Amino acid sequence: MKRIAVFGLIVLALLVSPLNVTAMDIKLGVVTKPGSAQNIVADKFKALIEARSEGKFRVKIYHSKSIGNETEILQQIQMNTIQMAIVTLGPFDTFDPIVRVINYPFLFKDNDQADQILDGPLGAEILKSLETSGFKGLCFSENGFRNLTNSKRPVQSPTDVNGLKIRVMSSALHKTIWQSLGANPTPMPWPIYTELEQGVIDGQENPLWVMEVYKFYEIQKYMTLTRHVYSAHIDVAALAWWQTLEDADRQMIQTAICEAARYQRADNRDKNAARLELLKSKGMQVEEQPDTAAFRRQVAGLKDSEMYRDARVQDLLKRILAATR
Ligand code: EAX
Repeated sequence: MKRIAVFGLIVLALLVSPLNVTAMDIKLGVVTKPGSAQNIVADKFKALIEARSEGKFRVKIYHSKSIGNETEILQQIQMNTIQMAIVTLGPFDTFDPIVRVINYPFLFKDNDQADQILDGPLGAEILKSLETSGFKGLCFSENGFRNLTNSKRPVQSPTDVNGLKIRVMSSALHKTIWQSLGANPTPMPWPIYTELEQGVIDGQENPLWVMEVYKFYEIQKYMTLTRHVYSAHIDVAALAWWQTLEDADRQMIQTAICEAARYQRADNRDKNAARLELLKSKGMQVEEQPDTAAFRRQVAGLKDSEMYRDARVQDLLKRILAATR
């Protein structure tokens, strides 16, 4: 009798799951809202993987801080309560300081150089390193080159930065960069519109798309094209989850996310010229030729600072500097 019942259950199970394939949900977190750089990667990945896996994978995107800020998203990846995320590299440095080499100020001279390094062996080495802290680094997409905005005054050289209250990402490196530039930096998780509006902070720094999508032109009069840091996203998965997947599925996911990343980087870059015009038309006063040499001099000591002291980080920084100079 018992045996018959068990047999019946098995038959039932086979009947309700045609081809014995059950859809697998991938929970994917981004802190930003629809239309943002991170969301463009996420949406593209979802479309690609759902089509290619013929329904085996279903991606549920959690956005707009619905599952917490970027640090909290990364903690959830470590615990495998969510499986994937597109996260700005800034807050990642608490989890693995190796990522700081990418945010070294004025490291990349342009987009091509960023792609060449991040899509090459040095980028792969950084992604691999994340496994030590429970992450499977899959690819780099981008926020883009970061620019300073503020509500107080035009900024042309580091002297103008002096004493400005600047919001920075939750990252010791970013705080140190702005201290070196003479600002008064406050680490704060995303989003920050209210703090800017209320004057808790005078300014912030982010790529052009942010000023448009988050409407910072309403509350920040001055922008300087400092391009001080190339801000990558790391497209990441929970290592614990990754290890349970079959090789073919890993391959499919890896290919789709890297394709989404390349698509998003191109899309972001294509739109930048129009964005700059839009921000000006909305009334932002833009300094297009800051004294970059002076900004660089001011942060030159960083490579010998605490931020890069760890032997592994120092070694990689040296190699990445050699490859970009
Ligand atoms: O993508 O926190 C930040 O400044 C990030 O650049 C933000 O997630 C916007």
